[in-house]
Formats: sequence, C-alpha cells, structure tokens
Amino acid sequence: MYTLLHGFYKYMVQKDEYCVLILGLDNAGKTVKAAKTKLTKNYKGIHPSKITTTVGLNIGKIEITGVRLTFWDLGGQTELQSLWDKYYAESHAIIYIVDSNDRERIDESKETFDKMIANENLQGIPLLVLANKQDIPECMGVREVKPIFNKNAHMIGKRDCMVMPVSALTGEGVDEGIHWLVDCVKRNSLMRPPKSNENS
Ligand code: G3D
Repeated sequence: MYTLLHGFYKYMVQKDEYCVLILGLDNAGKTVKAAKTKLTKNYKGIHPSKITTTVGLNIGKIEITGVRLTFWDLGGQTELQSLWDKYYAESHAIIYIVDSNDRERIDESKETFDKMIANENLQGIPLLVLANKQDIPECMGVREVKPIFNKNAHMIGKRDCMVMPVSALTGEGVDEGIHWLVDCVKRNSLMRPPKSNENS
C-alpha cells in the first residue's frame, strides 16, 4: 500500500524540468532578462536595478503551465563563451539575446550565434532569439534583426527557431517568448526528455 501511495504522490507532485541557456554577447541584456523573467512570474528574484552584468553563471527557476524551467545565464565575454558548449548537452532550449541597439556588434553577435548553432549537441534544440532593448526608439526593429539571424537557415535546420522583439527592461514581450519556448520544449521532449523532479 505504501508503495502505491508513494507512487501516486510522486505522480501528483513531480514536474518536468527543462534547462534553458540564456546566451548572447556581453551587455546584450541577459542578466536583466533573467531577472525580469523571474519577476514576471512572481518569482522572488533580484530586482534588475540591483544586479550587475553577467560574469559567470546565474541560475533561476520558474514554474509555468505545469513545467519547471531552470535558467542558466552564462557570461557573454569572449573568455566565457568557451564555457558555453559544456552546457549544451544538458540544455533543452536556448534563449539568445541580441542587443538591438548595438549596430556595431550585430555581426559579432551573429557570428557567435552561428558558431553556437553549429554545435552537434544543440541539434534539434529550440532557439528563441530575442531582439532586446526595443524600448530604445532608434534600435533595430525585429524586421531588421530577423533577416540577419535567419540568413543561415540551413544551419538552423528543422529545429524551432523564432526571433521576437522584447525589452528586458520593461518586460514587454518576455511572457510571449517564454510561452513559445515552453510549447517547443514540450513538443521536443521525445528527442530531449525533461528531468522529472518532485515539487518541493
Ligand atoms: P549582460 O548580462 O548580457 O551582460 P545586462 O547584460 O543584463 O547586464 O545589461 C547590460 C546593459 O543593458 C545594462 O545597462 C542594462 O540595464 C541594459 N539593458 C538590458 N536590457 C535592456 C533593455 O531592454 N532596454 C534598455 N534600454 N536597456 C537594457 P547598464 O547601463 O546598467 O550597463
């Protein structure tokens, strides 16, 4: 009987857990994005005004539509980019943040993106490209950013890939992005199964 009840309890409380890497060049807005995601979801995160640019790894969790998302916010500085691929095999989705207000570094951002998607451990993994800082009037709109990141469509292949406009600062677009991502990781769960965790 205990085994039966324990099994039932586990079935009721366990949640599928998906790991999401937040990547992009330094200064793109990864840290603000991660904090804003937590705030939007009533997660008691750090307020964006209290945090500094990513220099290592920030981890946050949110629960949404019956699943748990764990965010790994890796640093974007060149020396830290070499660590990204250590996390690819464990990840279920990538959020790639682009600074839409930095025309000078857009090519560098695209090259870094191309290098990332060429990694075999990311094959089939959903990619959400966020054109961040849309609150700045003179920034590149999604119509400008999208063709740049869709240029190498053959490298993206059949995986889900979406370019969306957001402002990590105001939170605009963040919810839509997260919901899109959750649908994708669930759809992709046969190929990359979630971790099952008891809800504690
Ligand atoms: P990183 O973690 O990718 O390195 P941060 O980048 O999240 O630290 O953000 C870098 C700078 O961009 C910060 O400014 C941050 O406030 C700003 N930023 C991030 N997202 C947005 C956004 O959506 N809109 C605007 N206007 N600014 C944003 P500071 O001045 O603190 O360096």
